[in-house]
Amino acid sequence: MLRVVRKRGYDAERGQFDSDLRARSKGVSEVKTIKVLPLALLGTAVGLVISLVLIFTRTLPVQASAEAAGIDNLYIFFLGFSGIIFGIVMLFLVVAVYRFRAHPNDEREGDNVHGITWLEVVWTVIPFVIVVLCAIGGLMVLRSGDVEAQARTSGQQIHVLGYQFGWKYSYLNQDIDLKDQQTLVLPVNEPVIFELESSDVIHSFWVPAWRMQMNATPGQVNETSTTPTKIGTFEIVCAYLCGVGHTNMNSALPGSIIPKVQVVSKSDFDAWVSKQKAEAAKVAESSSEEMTTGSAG
Ligand SMILES: [Cu+2]
Repeated sequence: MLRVVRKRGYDAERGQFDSDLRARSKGVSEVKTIKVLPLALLGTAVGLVISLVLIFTRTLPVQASAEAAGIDNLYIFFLGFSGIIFGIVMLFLVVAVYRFRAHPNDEREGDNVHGITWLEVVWTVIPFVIVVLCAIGGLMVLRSGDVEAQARTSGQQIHVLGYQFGWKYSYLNQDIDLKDQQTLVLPVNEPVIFELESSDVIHSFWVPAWRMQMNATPGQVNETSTTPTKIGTFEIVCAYLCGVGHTNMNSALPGSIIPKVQVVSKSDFDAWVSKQKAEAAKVAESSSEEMTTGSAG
């Protein structure tokens, strides 16, 4: 039970509350209480309803990577927890503001209450346990060491260069350099490691369907990994405001010049790789021919 005592010192002649302590102590004490347990239970119920509405009306993108389901579950767990805490805190706040409100003419300061040890222990231990639980959950879901190792030995290693305003990809294990704004093509069910860099400002490479996002920072290489599990085309979004052309770096928006990422079958990918290599060879050949005729003429 939460109990608040207000010493009354109402001066009927002046029609106001007296701030003088002696006057107050002569007055009648007014005790107001609220019941903690029923309120906490009601807050839990309200919060749970809020969480469930958010969870079931959420519009998450399609799950197109091996990591997506785990990350979504973590998100739902966090959302449920936050909703319950939100419900409890808001209900206590609203009830306390109403129940312990002052008389319209009462301009005195509230009583200075301090030193309730058990309450301080409770409100320190509960958040500590919640944060530790969240950290353990996050660590279990988000650690990606195995995927990175697999991508290095038997998957694709992609260098991504972010710039104002677009992305440029190189396949480190295939010796393929794509042109600016050329579509990133990847094989399904093969781990991929991305090495991200930027040539100007901080960008953020985000493929919502893979639940994967990593900063592209000038002067350093950031790594992240994923395993695409669905064939199709998926949005690429730059998740940092990176300049006037920032919206152009969102392939979901109409008029964007950024191509979506394309996930294809292994055989289609192999065919695409040979085509890229043949084209690169042809370009190299014609440029060396040009050089020869140029020097002859
Ligand atoms: Cu950007």
